Amino acid sequence: MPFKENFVWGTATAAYQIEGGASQDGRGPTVWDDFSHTTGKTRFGDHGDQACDSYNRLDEDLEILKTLGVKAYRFSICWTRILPEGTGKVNPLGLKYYDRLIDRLLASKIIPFVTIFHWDYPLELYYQGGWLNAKSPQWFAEYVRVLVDHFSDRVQYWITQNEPQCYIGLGHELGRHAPGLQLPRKQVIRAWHHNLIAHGLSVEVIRENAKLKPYIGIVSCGGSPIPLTDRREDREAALKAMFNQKDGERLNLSHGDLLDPVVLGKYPDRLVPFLPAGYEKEMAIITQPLDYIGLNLYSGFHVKYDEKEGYLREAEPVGKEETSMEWKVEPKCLYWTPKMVIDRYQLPVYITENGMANNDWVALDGQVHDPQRIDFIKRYLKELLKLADEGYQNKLAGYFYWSLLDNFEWALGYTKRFGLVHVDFTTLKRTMKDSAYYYQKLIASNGELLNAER
Ligand code: GBH
Repeated sequence: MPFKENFVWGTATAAYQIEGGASQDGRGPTVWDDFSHTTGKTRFGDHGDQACDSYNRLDEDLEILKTLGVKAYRFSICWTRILPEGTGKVNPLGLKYYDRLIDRLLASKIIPFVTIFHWDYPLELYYQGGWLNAKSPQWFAEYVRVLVDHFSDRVQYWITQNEPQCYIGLGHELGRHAPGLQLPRKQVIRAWHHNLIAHGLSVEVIRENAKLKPYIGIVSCGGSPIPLTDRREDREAALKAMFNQKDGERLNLSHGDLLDPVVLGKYPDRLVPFLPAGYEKEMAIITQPLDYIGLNLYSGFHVKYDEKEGYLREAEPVGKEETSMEWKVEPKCLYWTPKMVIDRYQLPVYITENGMANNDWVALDGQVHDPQRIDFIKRYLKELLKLADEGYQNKLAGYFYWSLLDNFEWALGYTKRFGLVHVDFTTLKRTMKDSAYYYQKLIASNGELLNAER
């Protein structure tokens, strides 16, 4: 079976990674501005002051979206453009930027998918403890209220948070991302819990105040275990690795750690000892009806049954292919992870991010040839199509390629190029890569092209 008729083909970005204009029009500072300007935190000291300058090149980027023929564009709103200090005073120029973006998308019949928080946390609120502060869910709800009051006459698709696993795990446990903290586990889980309360409160705020019917979800990330063989034991082992993972030295926050409390109303056992006292009272806020789950999927690993351990991770074959992020090429993550997530949570799934960084450059002929990315898209989407074919067609709602543009890849700076469109970060010139033309054809065929060719 092909993808369903109204399958949403899109592409995704995030504010801090593309906008630039860091001090334009009253935007307040975020933890990422601070972190990326701290010596030694990002590769080559790269930062998002200018990034792709999409703040000033909106029209050009919209033209590219139109050329691609996407049905939807997933972007994030920078909290401190709207509320420069995180709470309190609203900045009308910030609202105006996103008004222009949203209005022009709609005029081109492109559905806006708004990510409310994609890691650019207000610096002022961080100084007040950030997600460790028990008031942080209210701060988030206040921000969301402003967005809903202003944009919900036009926006219907809301994503409350992008990958809390990464924002909390990389930012608060490992210190590799902003705000750069390495907290003890109890504090990490406290931040995690507040983050989930913020999600729940914001869902209520959206449902109660939206002018147009809202469709609300959250975007999850984590490891993608793939059963080593088709044997039942290995399939069960992979499920265990996904949802009942063993506790390790690192928290390794998983899909289950987020989606179990948010959708099923129950924290995984391994997190319970670290939760703040009285956390049970907040479960009713955390667990809200959702319309879909967003999954960001890039890679995976194989898992097999083990009598003693329950499951074991299989070592990678020597020379296993990887992208320039050094992430293994593992197309089957687009089959197994959505399958497991749909089976467990019974909600529609959007692949809200999938893509690869590649060592692309503009060739002498002025074009960007990226056959690896084309092959990557084909291989991964064929796996998703296989899942559609096995009775999941109606639960597979859409796919967003990450990313529209080469952009600021967080701590790794500008050399990790994920875009369908090449960006020269000196001249800011955009060049559609070969993969962009391929994706355009793929969209036009609603994925049928995947069957036609090898
Ligand atoms: C995303 O994070 C971000 O949302 C986005 O801003 C960023 O630019 C993009 O990815 C590219 O980095 O399947 O077990 O092998 C992705 C974070 C990285 C977390 C891959 C899960 C999978 C490990 N994810 N990781 S596994």
